[in-house]
Amino acid sequence: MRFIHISDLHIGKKLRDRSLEEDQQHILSEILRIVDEIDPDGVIIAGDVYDTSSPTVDSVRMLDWFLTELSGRDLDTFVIAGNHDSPEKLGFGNRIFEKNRLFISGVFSGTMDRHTLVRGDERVDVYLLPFIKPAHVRRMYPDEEIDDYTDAVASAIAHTEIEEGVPKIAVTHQFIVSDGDSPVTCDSESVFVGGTESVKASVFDGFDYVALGHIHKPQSIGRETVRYCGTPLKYSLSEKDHQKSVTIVDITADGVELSYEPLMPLRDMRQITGRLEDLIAYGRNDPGREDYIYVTLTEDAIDALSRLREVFPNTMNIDVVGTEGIKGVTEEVAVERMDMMELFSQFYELRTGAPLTDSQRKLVADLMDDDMGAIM
Ligand SMILES: [Mn+2]
Repeated sequence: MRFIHISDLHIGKKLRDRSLEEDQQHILSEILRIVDEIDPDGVIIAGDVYDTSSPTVDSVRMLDWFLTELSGRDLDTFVIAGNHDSPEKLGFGNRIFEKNRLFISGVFSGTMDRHTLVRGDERVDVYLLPFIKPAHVRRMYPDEEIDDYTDAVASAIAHTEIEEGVPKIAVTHQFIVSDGDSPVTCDSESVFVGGTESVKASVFDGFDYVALGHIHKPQSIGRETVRYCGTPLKYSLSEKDHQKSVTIVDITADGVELSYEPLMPLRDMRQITGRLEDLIAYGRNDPGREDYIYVTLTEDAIDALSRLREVFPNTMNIDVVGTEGIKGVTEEVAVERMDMMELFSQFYELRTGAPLTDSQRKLVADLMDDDMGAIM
């Protein structure tokens, strides 16, 4: 049987206050295109469906559209809540949706939810475990000793009725480690560094494939078949070199085979470095002008952000690195926070190479009091 494994959609996520709605709509359409191409029996969404527990109307509409599209195809869809999701909100209506082959595990029930897929002679069992903390499991089993995340997940598995002799998939959203091997993290996850939330991969030894969410870089942990499929989009600059993909899982009684289908975003995320004039000249012929661009200038320049945005409209940030090292971060947010005097004195210093003297500063302040008062 064949499954598509995706996770960490983070629907509604913004990049420095910029909506990614178009990008997310595009990448979900791409996933649907892949679904049509490879014709899976099931689609697994391993948590962090939304970016926040209070998704906007637009985000709810997008997920509604995506799940409706999936339900219109001949396949089962499995969804678990991640740490970003509200378990109750995501789990709303789940018993009703099961009639349309949509299985959502939102609120932790004390065990993993098991669903059986049968296609001809083949059978695969899918076990769903939403994101849990030790406290959630202690509440269910007060007499058990649950000291950490590994104990918590192990307890949830121990209380689940697991049928042997059937190929099994576990779907979970945790920080999985294996014999000193930890996943490579990036800047868009909210994970605790230090490993207090880590779950030993060995608790999943009984499962043929473990479909993980939580970590945003695609990677396997311990064995190839314990896998983070990663986010469908780059959600931070630290992910600029990731090749995002969906994981395709072919599972039979004989074993598991994995393959990966690359995901092509509407706009890529890139870092470019150089002098302002060179970057502008280069940008005029860059087919990826619309990409999310992080700029490192090798020398300071006046009005760099608005000039760069004429060629790269989605310039996200500018760092200036001079011979004296990193000089500072120029960014519109930073500019917005400055008052008029700060802005003018920086401008003056940039143009003349010298700061305002006290008497000049007073003169400017007086002028601003007079004229700005009239303007504003
Ligand atoms: Mn996530």
